[in-house]
Amino acid sequence: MDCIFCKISEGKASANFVFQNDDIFAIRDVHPIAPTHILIIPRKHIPSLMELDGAEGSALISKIVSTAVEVAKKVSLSDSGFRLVWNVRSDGGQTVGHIHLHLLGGRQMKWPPG
Ligand code: DGP
Repeated sequence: MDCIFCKISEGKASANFVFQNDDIFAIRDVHPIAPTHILIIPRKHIPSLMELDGAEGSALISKIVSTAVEVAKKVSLSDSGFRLVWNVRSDGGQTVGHIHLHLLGGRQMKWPPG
């Protein structure tokens, strides 16, 4: 399977890691749109949020979000705040077909998003 996030997870492509454990890793986005732009990614290949289901899916979402919060603390975004973004499929702007959560910080975010 030609998936860049699987390759990074397996050490077959390089990335700037901020965190990793057996289930999840966090890397700096290669095209940052904020001073801090980190992707929280499960090692398991799941194409989008739409393919997550059941208790296992709920548990994984919980782990991804709690990891994002821990990473936000680690990179000193607790006080200033941050935004978590999940792009889903085409209209959501998803470009990599492997679930990932964006952690954005270091500047004032705008609303509504583009
Ligand atoms: P999305 O558009 O939500 O699917 O976000 C995919 C993000 O992944 C996008 O912000 C750019 C980032 N990205 C794509 N390829 C690579 C890569 O090889 N390394 C890293 N670090 N980030 C990547």
